[in-house]
Formats: sequence, structure tokens, C-alpha cells
Amino acid sequence: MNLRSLLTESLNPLILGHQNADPDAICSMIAMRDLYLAIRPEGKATLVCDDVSRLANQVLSHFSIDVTYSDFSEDTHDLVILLDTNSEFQLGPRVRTLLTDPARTVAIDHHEVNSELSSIAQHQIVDSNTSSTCELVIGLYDDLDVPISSTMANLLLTGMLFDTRRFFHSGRDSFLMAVKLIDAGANYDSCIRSLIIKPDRSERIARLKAAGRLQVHNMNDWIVAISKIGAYEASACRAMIEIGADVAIVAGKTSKGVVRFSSRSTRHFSSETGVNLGTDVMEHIGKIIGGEGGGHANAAGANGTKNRSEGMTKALELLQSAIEKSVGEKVG
Ligand SMILES: [Mn+2]
Repeated sequence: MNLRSLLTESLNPLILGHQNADPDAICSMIAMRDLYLAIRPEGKATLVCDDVSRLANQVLSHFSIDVTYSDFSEDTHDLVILLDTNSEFQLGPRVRTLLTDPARTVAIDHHEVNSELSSIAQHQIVDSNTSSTCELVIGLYDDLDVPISSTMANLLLTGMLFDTRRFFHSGRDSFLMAVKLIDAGANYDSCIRSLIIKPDRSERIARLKAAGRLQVHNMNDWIVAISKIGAYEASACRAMIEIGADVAIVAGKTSKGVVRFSSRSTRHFSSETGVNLGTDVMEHIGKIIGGEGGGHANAAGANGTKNRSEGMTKALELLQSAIEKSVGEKVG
């Protein structure tokens, strides 16, 4: 693929990110538009995502980024650039209808490779070993020989900081890129501060409720915590990992009848067992709850509309058998 010619030939690309866009998604989307406009200054790029997370909005206002994005586009676009997203599912039901021509779609992503992606995007810049999509975009600035402005450097560094958990999940390449961004004008301290959030009251209550309802299971000496809640499943999972679980699963159900599963595991757990919460657990749970699921080895989820209790039972069974399978393989 020649990205430069795809960008040069496009008059009005559509830049898409996953639903509830996090800082990595929104910052890579904005930087991608900046990169496009450097290549094609008279062009018009449109940013679309289902919604933007509260933290991502905080980052944008922290850096006074006046960006227009919408939750849909009625126009026709000659190119679609998909960022931080590896499946139609991650876009949300409305935005996914904008994926119409795989030959005119570029995917730039760092999630686990999803077999479905080739049917969506014939052009792919995908590397699941990279810790953020922002890093892939930094590489594109290099490839296309476009300088990074200080504003874009701040956004890209913030996206990296978010997805690497402040360099908790990082390697040499990430550090080199961070230095490059600082040299381009990023203010490290300001980037860090843009991501500090005190969870609001309802989120803290949800975490505490999840902790109060949690059940602890011992699976081959791994501590598995499972709970249920009305909202903030992902936050509740992180809280359970912080207080000592190796694996946390939280099942949510909103008043509108949406059933949502979230799961997290420690790196230690996944490296020792090889269990992938996305493919081993949440993809199956997605079907049970009448929707879809997927994600990373250490963080995965599923969205649906039914069978929360059945999903919880099944999630534990799937996890147990995935752990046993790994033990079996080690012994064998
Ligand atoms: Mn990401």
C-alpha cells in the first residue's frame, strides 16, 4: 500500500474511531487528520465516532483543542481511515454502516488481529505488538516525512501515555517515540496532568457496589473475582485487579436492557497461562448474551441484550477450562 498516494488522491476522507473513543483513539484520529492536511492542504477530512469518552473530552479541553467530530456522516467519502479499531463491532451499530468499500478503507490499529478486518479494510497498518495507535501514527509522520507540531506532539504523547498506562506496558520503541515527541514540543508534565481524573461519585459508588457483591473463585490457584453491577463495568474490573484479583469479570445491565461484560487480567496471569480473555472468553459470551464480544488478552468485553446470569456462569466455566487447557499443555 502507498499511503501517500491514497492520501494525496483523497479529497474528503472519513476518519473513524471506535465507540466511546478513548484518548488513544481520538488523539490518533486528530493527528491523522493533521497528517492528511499536510499532504493535501485543500482537502476536507471528517472525523466520526459514536461518542467520545469523558477522559478523552478532558484531554481535548486540557489542550484547548477545538475539534469538530460528529457521530455520523451523510456525505460520501472517497477514503475511509479506521483508527484504533479492529472490527465493525467496535464502531457501534450506526457508524459501522459507513464502512462500504474495503478497497477504499485503511485500518491503522494495534488490537489483536481480527480475521474480519480484511473484509472491512484492504489496506492495513496493523501491529498488535505496538502499545498504542498513536505510535503507529507517529511512524506515519516519519514515513511521509511530515514534521509533528507541538499540539500534535502533545496529543500523540497523551494517547501513548493512556494506552501504555503511563509506560507501564512499554518497550524501547515507545520511549524513543516519547523523546521524539518531547523534542517536537510535547510537554510531558501537561500530558500526564491531562489524564488525571477523579472518578465521579456515581463511578466510585459503582466500584464499591461491585466490590460488595463480588465472589471469589480459586482456579488452579489463580484468584478470579466476578461481580455484577448497573454501569462502570470496566472501572469495577480495574478496581478488583487493584485489590488483588488475577482475573476480574464484571457483568453490567443498564436500565435500557443492555447487557455488558467487561474483563481484565494481570499480565502475570496471561503470560503464565496464555489465556486470552478476548478469544477464550468474551467472544463466546458475546453470543450467549445476544451480541458480540472480543478484545485483548488482558482486557476484553462483550455487549448484548440478554442472559446476564447465564453469561456469568459461562464466563467462569470458559475461564476455568482455558486455564486447565494451559496447565494440560504445560504438563504435556
Ligand atoms: Mn488503543
